[in-house]
Amino acid sequence: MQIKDYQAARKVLQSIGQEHLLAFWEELNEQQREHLLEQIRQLDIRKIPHWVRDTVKNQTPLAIPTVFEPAPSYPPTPQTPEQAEKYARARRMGEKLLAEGKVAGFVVAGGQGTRLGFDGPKGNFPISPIKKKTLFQVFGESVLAARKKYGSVLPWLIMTSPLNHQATVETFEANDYFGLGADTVFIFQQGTMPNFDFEGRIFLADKDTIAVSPDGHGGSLKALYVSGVLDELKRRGIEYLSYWQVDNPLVHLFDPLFIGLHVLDGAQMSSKALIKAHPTEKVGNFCLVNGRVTVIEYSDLPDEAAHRRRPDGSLVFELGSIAIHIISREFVERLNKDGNFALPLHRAVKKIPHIDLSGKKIEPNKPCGIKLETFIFDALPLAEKSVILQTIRSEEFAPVKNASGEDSPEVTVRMMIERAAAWLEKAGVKVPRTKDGKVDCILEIAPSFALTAEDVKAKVGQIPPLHPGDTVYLE
Ligand code: UD2
Repeated sequence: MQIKDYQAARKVLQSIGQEHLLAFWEELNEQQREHLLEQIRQLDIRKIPHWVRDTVKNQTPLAIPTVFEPAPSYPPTPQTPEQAEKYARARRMGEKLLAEGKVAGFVVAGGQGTRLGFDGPKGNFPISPIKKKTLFQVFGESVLAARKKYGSVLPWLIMTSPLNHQATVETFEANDYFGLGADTVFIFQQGTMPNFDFEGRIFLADKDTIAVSPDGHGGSLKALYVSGVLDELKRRGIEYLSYWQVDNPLVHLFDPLFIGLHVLDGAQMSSKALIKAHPTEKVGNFCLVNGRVTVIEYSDLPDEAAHRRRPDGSLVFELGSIAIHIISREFVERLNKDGNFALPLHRAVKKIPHIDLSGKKIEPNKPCGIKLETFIFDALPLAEKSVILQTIRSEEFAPVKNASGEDSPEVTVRMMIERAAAWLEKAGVKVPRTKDGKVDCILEIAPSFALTAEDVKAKVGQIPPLHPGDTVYLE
């Protein structure tokens, strides 16, 4: 939007009831004024009144579909000879695409990580059981190992937000891009959305600064395009993005089976799913709405549906979303080239630091306003075809979200050790266990040693005998 000066900004802001953003203009120096004007130019003036009416002031803004059924999925392992044949074909297809370097890894890491209470990008959180490698290091080493395994350059994309971009770039520079080469790692920022009070007025974070927050992981679809990364991927012949969240160190970054099923079925966006641990586990639910795969958040799924069971006792809506996707590059291009592309907005009531009308800084101790976010899984219904592949929790999902209790580092570390033990046992290695079956040693498998249980089998001769209480790092 062309906003040259104070007068123009005032006129535009008045038209949408947000002129209070200029309340401290007289107190600002030239530089601060330009800073504020620049942020006003970034606001989506046309859309703000709609956001205020439909989402900020509307407490039940998103219509939950009334008719929905469980979404179909592929089981973790094939159940019939036909399926076994298809899985084998899919795996070969995925391996071929990886060997041809047609896949990029994509981690979304723009969130604030407030629940964990860790200062800095969550990717810098130390998580591995023995070496205390950070999440970024675990992923970086995994990308490197996958490049070696498939003999190709698989680029790695990292989406940050203004909250952690600089710190993330510094981490990668300080670690020499984890040996991947700076020209094959793309760190780019997602967009932001202004924060509102309950009446729909945008907060000022300071006299010259509008309060904004990252626009949610759904913002990644736009950020890929706006940043130019998508074009660059096209130039490099990348066809598929393997998407994951920064909090899950167990993720299989490049899963040939998953990639292959996505391609064989002609899907545009696909997902991995888990059988939920209990009816109301805090993950999205895969459903089918008008024939399209749709995720209904746990908070939105009616209680009756969440608890509904089949005759065999299993949950009808049993598939939980763990935010692992394959996304076709062309799908992201298509969405962005359609001028009307916008994912639905979700509203979150939050504590938002701001200044009040007298300019006093307020650090609220209770929620005082609304943040708006978009979610990546809301793009699923925009895909004509969408594959869901079930995975096993102990093999692939141990997110670090909370400082203690469920989804805490303690649980994640334990699951990393347990997965390492399971891989070793599958390869025939004897792992010491206590009487009640717990792993009785500390194990860490470096990505350079193995990315899967099958990789371990090939290296079984290199594994020393394990004794109770041992600390064993395999690299
Ligand atoms: C998400 C999913 C949930 C389940 C779970 C699995 C939502 C609403 N729910 O829950 O269904 O799949 O993950 O772990 O997504 N991020 C950004 N930019 C943002 C916001 C988030 O990059 O503006 C990243 C963040 O860095 C993290 C990921 O998105 O990697 C997940 O964010 P979250 O922790 O807010 O998601 P959560 O735990 O509510």
